[in-house]
Amino acid sequence: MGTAEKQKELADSSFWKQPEIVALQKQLKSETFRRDYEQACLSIITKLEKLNTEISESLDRNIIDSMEWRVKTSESCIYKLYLKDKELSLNGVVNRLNDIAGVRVVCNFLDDMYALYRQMATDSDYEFIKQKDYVKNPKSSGYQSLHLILYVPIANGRKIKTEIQFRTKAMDLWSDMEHHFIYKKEGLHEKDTEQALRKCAKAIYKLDKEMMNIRRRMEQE
Ligand code: 0O2
Repeated sequence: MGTAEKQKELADSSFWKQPEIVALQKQLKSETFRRDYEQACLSIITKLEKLNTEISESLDRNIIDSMEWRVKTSESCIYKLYLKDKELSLNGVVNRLNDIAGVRVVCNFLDDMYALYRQMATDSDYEFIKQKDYVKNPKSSGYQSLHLILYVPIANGRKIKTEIQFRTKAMDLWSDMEHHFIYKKEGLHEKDTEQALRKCAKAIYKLDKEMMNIRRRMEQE
């Protein structure tokens, strides 16, 4: 079955009434399931806050503009898994999804974003799984961000897969807009809009580089 057909099924309320889907949603909504992922996110946020303070003090400027975290909703987990053609079960969700626990870090500058990424990727408190550099290799939509996927240990001894997305403020604006108007809108938009957004993404990359270069020049003055 193609993506469009699957999206149609997912948009139909009868899909969500199937007994196995109802049961899976119940598991994914349970406090015990969500608590572990919340803990992993909070552990990453604490570490990043500490790093931000240390690095910002030594550079005498702020490197993180903002951070947010979330545990993926049960609907979003099932939606994503179904589109990926993966087993719709608790195991499927836990093993196949990398971003049930998700942290987003918005930096002022491109080089700060990579510096933070390197610190986190090599931190011995975590186990590196993989990285995806959508800044060097943007997605066909134009999406840019640096993704890092790690195992994060939590109090009960479990290791929780967690995704950290690093991006600049400009990339964040682009991503929010595209997410809202296109990414999850099942093709209900003009093709021109996609093209215009791709153009903006390229302009954003240039802008980010230029802003970083201006800052570097000023730091040498
Ligand atoms: P949401 O609602 O933001 O959570 P993988 O198994 O890791 O290879 P995955 O997770 O699909 O497959 O990887 P990918 O493509 O790296 O996407 C992970 C997340 O990046 C997405 O999560 C989005 O948050 C973001 N993302 C990826 N591509 C785009 C894009 O084209 N536009 C925007 N705005 N965001 C994008 P979710 O669960 O798809 O969505």
